[in-house]
Amino acid sequence: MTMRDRALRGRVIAVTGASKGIGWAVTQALTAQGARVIAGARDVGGLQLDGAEFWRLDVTDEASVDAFARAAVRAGVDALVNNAGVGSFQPVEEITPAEYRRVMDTNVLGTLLVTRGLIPHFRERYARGEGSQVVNVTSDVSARTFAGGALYTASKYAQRAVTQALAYEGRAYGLRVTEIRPGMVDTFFAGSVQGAAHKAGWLRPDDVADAVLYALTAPLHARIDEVLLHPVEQDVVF
Ligand code: NJP
Repeated sequence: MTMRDRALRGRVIAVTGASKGIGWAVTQALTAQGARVIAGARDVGGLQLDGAEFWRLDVTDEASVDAFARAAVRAGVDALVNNAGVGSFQPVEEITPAEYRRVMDTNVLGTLLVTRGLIPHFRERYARGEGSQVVNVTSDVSARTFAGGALYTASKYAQRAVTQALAYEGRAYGLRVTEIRPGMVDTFFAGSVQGAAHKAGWLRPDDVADAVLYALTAPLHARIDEVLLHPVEQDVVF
C-alpha cells in the first residue's frame, strides 16, 4: 500500500465536471486510490466506475446543486473539487450577454453554489474535530489575460477571488483551500477535440489529476494554497 493509498482510502470526495476531461481523470485517480467519489456533471448517461456515484448536476441550477450537495453530505463528504467549467474566446466587441451569463454562471456562480451547499456540513465536521478541503480547478489565466480572453479570464479571475476569500473564511472551520492553475490541457475544453494533433505536447488530464491528488493528500498540518502547471511547450509565464 502506498502513502497515497493510506491518505485517500475511506475518504469521500465530491467532484464537479466529472464526466470527461480533467474531472473524469480526477474521478478515476481518486477511485483507483480507494476514495469514494460523488461525481457530478450534466451528462452522466452511461458512466460507470467502481467507487464512483454519478449524479446529474448542473452547477448553475440551485435545485440541482442542492440535490448533489445532499447526496455528498449523506455519503460523508470530506473534500470538494470544483472542476466544472466552460471556455469561451472572442474579442470584447463580440461578447453577448447570453454568453457572458453562460460562462460566468458556470465558472463563478457554479463554484459558489456547490461550495455554499457543503459549508454547513464542513462546519459540522469541524465541530467534531475533522477538517475538510476544497480544491478549485481555475486556470493559469486566473491572474493574467490576453486578446480574446476577456470573458474567460474575467470568470477565472473571479473564481480565483472566490477561492482566496474562501481560504480566509474557511480557517474558522478547518477548511483548507487549494487553487489548481493548469495551462493548456488536452481535453474537450471549449468544444475542442481530445487527442487532436496540435495538442500532442499539452498537459494530459492525468497531469492535472496528479496536482489535485497532491493537494488532497497533503499532511494535515500543510496547506497547499496554489499549484501552477504548464506544458513545457507553453511560454514561461507566472
Ligand atoms: O474541459 P472539458 P476540461 N454543470 O470540456 C462539465 C479548466 N481549465 O476538463 O456537464 C456541471 O473536457 C462537463 O460535463 P457536462 C476549465 O476552465 C482547462 O478541460 O456533461 N458540469 C465536463 O465534465 C474547467 O474549469 C484548461 O457537459 C458542467 C467538464 O465540466 C476545468 O479545467 C485550461 C457544467 C468540462 O470538461 C475542466 O475543464 C485551463 C455545468 N453547468 C483551465 N458545464 C484546458 N483544458 O486547456 C460544464 O487553464 N460541465
